[in-house]
This record gives sequence, C-alpha cells and structure tokens, in this order.
Amino acid sequence: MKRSAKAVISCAVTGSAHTPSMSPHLPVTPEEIAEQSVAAVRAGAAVVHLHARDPETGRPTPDPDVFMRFLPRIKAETDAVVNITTGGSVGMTIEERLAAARRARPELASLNMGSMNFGLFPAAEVDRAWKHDWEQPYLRASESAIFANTFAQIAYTLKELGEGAGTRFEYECYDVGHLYNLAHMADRGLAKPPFLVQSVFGILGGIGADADNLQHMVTIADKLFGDDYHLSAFAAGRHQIPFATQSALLGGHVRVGLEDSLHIGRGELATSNAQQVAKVATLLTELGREIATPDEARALLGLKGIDDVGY
Ligand code: KMH
Ligand code: ZN
Repeated sequence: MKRSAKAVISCAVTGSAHTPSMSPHLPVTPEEIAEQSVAAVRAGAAVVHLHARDPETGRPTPDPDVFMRFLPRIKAETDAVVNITTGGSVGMTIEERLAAARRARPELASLNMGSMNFGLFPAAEVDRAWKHDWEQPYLRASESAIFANTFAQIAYTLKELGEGAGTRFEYECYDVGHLYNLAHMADRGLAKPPFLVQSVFGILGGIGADADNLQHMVTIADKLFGDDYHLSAFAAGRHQIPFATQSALLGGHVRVGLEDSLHIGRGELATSNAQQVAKVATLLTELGREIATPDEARALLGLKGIDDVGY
C-alpha cells in the first residue's frame, strides 16, 4: 500500500441505496446535491462521489442532463475532484450507468469490480411513512436482482472512460475476489496503477463489516499490488466511523457520506454530508493524519486535472 501522511476524504453525497423517506437530510434535487457537495468540500472532502436523482420523486436516475444541473456549480464553487458513479442503481443497463460519465468526462469514476447481490430489501419492511410509491418496490426488487459487473462490462468501462476520456477509477471492491478481478484487469493492461482501491464493507451481499476483514483485504491487496495501490475504505451504516478509523490507522484514505450511512451516531440522523465529513476530518487529525486538499489528492491518484472535464 502507498502510505501518505495526507488522508483523502471522499464524500458520497446521495447514492442510490437510500430513499427519500429514510431521511429528510438525504439530498435529492440538483440544488440539494450541489449545496451539500460544496459544504462537504468546505468541511474537508477532496473528492465528491456523485449519483443523481429525479428531482420530483427522488428516484435514482442515470440521466446526464440531471447530472449537468449540479456538476457545473460544484466546479464553479470548489476545486474538488468529482467522482461520477458508473454503478448507478441495480437494474440500470451498462449504457445507462456510463451515460453521465461519458458526458462529463470526470477525473474519477467509480468502477465496481464484481457481480454481486446487493440487498436493500430489509429496509423496505421498516415501519415508516413512505413519501413515494416507488420506494418499497424499488427496495424489495433488490432481493431478486443481481448487481451485474461482468468482466466484459468492467473491461468496456475501462476502455470507454479510461482510454476514452482519461478518467481514472475508484475501484470498489466488496469482497476479496474483487481484488483478484482488479489484478486481472491490471495484467491485461486495462487498469493502470496507482489504483485507488475502495474497499467496501457491510453491504448485504458483500464482505461483512468485521474489523478483521479490512485487515484481510489489505493483506491480499498488498500481496497483489504492493505499492501500486492506495487503500481507501468505508462501511455501510453504523460501521461507517469505525471503518474510517481503522483505515486511517492503517495509513489509508476514507469515505463517508449519506450514500453509505444516514447517521452521525447511534440512533441519530446526520443533518448533512458535511457533518459526517467534519467528524471524520477531526478524527483523522486526532490520529495524526493531515487532510489532503483536492490538488494533493490529484497528485496522489495521478488525475488529469479539472480543466479536461466535460462540464
Ligand atoms: N448504488 C449501488 C448499486 C457506485 O457508485 O459505483 C452501488 C454504487 C456503487 O453506488
Ligand atoms: Zn455510489
């Protein structure tokens, strides 16, 4: 693992796993996504990981036109690295999932390194006032769906965005096998080092949020990639801060944001993405890490720079 005193904080602003009725603080409209992204950068995030939602219903959308309603504002008001999802939401086609990144040609995009179950369905059975008719069926549908990330899709994305637009990737690895899939793409010359390995814990369908699993992912990544990778880590839900802490202690980078957890503490909803970023920035500082600026993140990750994007 490449170790750096500088810690890159990524903030995953809205995602597609949570639905509007789960928290009034989850950003939905382009204005809310822009506002919360800017505030997250001001609180210390160097990277913002972005999905889009239908402004009226809050349903995840791959529509590049919706992304283009908030990307220019984030660029105008911050120097943040923008990381656009290619994961979208379970059920989107690969072309839908790539559409926004194709249009925006971002410095960074997520890339999911293996097919898996992505179980959101337990959240559908929580007794809550549902604002929209689509929410429970959307969540329940995940019980019978596969989050498809075939070798062909991964290679296609690396060629289309990597070679095509100079975009580099946040390689989202939800299990040990995904690390070997990344090594396979590196062996083919499609994935280019240094790799940003975003190890993901606690998704129902992926590796569990047990502390020894992060250590194991690091052991395997060290064996496969040596100094050719940067570790970042996050865990879903209540495990978010403990895993950020463990990653920081290991010399890694961190990710927080309402895509991954809606809470700031036990039973307490986070009031914003910035609140989570501020909490993890304080934690990192207490642990002796320095918070990387967006430009320091660009240098660490070998990014193309903000002037070569399409928004
Ligand atoms: N929303 C999940 C299906 C990504 O952004 O690339 C996966 C996800 C990963 O959000
Ligand atoms: Zn995402």
